[in-house]
Amino acid sequence: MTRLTQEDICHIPSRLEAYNQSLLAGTGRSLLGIACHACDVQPQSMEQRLAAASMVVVPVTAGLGIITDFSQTVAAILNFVGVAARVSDKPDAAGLAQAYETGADAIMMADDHTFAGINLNTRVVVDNAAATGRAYAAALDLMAGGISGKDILVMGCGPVGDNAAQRLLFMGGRITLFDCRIPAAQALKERLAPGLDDSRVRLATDLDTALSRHLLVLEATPSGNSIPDNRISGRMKVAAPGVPLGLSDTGCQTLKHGLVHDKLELGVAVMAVSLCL
Ligand code: 2YC
Repeated sequence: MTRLTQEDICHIPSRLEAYNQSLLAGTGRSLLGIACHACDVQPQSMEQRLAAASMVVVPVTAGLGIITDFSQTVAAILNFVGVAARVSDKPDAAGLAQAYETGADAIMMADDHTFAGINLNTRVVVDNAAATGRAYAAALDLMAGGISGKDILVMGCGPVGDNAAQRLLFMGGRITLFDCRIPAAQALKERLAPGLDDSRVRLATDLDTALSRHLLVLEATPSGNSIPDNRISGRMKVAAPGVPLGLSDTGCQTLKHGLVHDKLELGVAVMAVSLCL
């Protein structure tokens, strides 16, 4: 899991409206609309629930400690999708206690290993990696005009790629898995299609060949140059939760609105919707 830096996130709040417009251009849906698509709910039914929810983001000092602007950025994204969100005055246990004492409906907090959302009334728990995987599968589905029956290359078989692959299969996709750690790809294939030779879950042995054969890619690796320019065409659609982004500026320009990538927004939006279902 890549640890974000202040530089990664400090511009997010001021660019949320512009990002929302680019999502509309690339997927036909807003940030909230994609999150609802990921959770199989209609935006209209969610708007009231999100507006009625109060959430507290609790900074966590454990491990490598607080990332400047992280909690404030999560709260800004939550406010953007309609939730009344704030950051607790204090971190850790005091912040958690304050959330309960002030009647918050949900909290969000992240240490070095887990970024979790918890509904304090329903006890629903949502993990950021699972939410992010679902979010980007939904974004790819929308960019592709529906992925059912289509071939998708999933790069990166960690928690985000795993959850994205599950969601893509659920939506009828046919996936090819790649991970530079071959056992990780094999283990995920076994989990997704236990024992079967399910033709809907294949393993890529060579990434360059796999990229040459796929127009739909879900890039969930921590590599900064996972998709070389010579493997990108204007017809491709790439949903890229991986941090850092695996494409060059040239690659991004070739894809134009055929690329969705962010560092926090889509995952946090799906966490918010999941907690208010
Ligand atoms: O400011 C704080 O409360 C810190 N404890 C937050 C640490 C977040 C560490 N995780 C990450 O940087 C990202 C997550 C947003 C998802 C994967 N890595």
